[in-house]
Amino acid sequence: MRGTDGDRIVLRGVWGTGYHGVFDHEKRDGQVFVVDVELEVDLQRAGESDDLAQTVNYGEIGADVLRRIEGEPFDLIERLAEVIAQDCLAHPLVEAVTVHVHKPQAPVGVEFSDVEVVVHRERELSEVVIAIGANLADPVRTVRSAIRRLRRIGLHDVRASGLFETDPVGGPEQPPFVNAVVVARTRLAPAHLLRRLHQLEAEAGRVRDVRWGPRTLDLDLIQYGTPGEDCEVRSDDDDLSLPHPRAHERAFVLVPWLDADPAATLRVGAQVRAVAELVATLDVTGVRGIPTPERGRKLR
Ligand code: PH2
Ligand code: MG
Ligand code: MG
Repeated sequence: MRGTDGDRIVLRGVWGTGYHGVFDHEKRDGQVFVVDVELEVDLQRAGESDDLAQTVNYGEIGADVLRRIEGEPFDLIERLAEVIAQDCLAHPLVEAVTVHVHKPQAPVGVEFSDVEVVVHRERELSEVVIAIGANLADPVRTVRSAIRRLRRIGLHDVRASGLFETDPVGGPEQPPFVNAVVVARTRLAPAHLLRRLHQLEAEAGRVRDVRWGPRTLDLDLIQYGTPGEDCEVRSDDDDLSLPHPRAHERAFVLVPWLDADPAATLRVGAQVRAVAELVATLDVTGVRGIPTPERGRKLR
């Protein structure tokens, strides 16, 4: 799967008078600058919901662009393109952007029709934590296969915990779970990543029915960004709660997470806590490591 599924919003030909240029007369007289921006944004949710809050308002982008054209004068259109790109990436749903800055009246010294610079910039990678659970069919196989598939949906530097057999917490009487946690880095926006996790669940044959009931595959987004830093995403959206509101009390999440990342931290209310410290306060008797073939032991 490529970065952004190819969805994009393209705003072309935003123009205004600016004072960018190396020559004094450019800074004094000004000239026309024309900008095109191409935003890579997952548009599926907005397409389904018809809700402006789930996409990027191109009116806001246009206003930002014009403000930069008319604003602080730079020597180079490279610089103008760069600051416009960074403005666009500040929008949380924009995963990448291509900016064209045209300067059709530039003092080039020959007859010409246009000069433009083009820059392409992507969001920085954010660290994400995904909890995996399964307790139907062949859960060990399902969880292993989910870890392999996660590597192909736009996650980088994937680190997976070992597998754990865990007693079910809540819900009806049901078989034990197999749980694991993956720590990775991504440029996908949180809602986009969540949508891809749901796709993987569906591909594993998951039907969404009983809350906390048995499931072929459950992929929960636990945390997005590093708690306490700028990149941290906090959300109490109905379909996107970040950090996951119950993660801090769930041994079947924290024990595998600690296995994948001994230095992990998690926000609990106003505090940022070490996962190791949280685990020390929990009853972990319902969470048992499953010996892996890599460690040369037999699977149950
Ligand atoms: N998931 C639940 C509810 N209860 N219990 C265990 N042990 N493991 C789970 O993954 C799990 C659960 C809801 O997703
Ligand atoms: Mg769950
Ligand atoms: Mg879930």
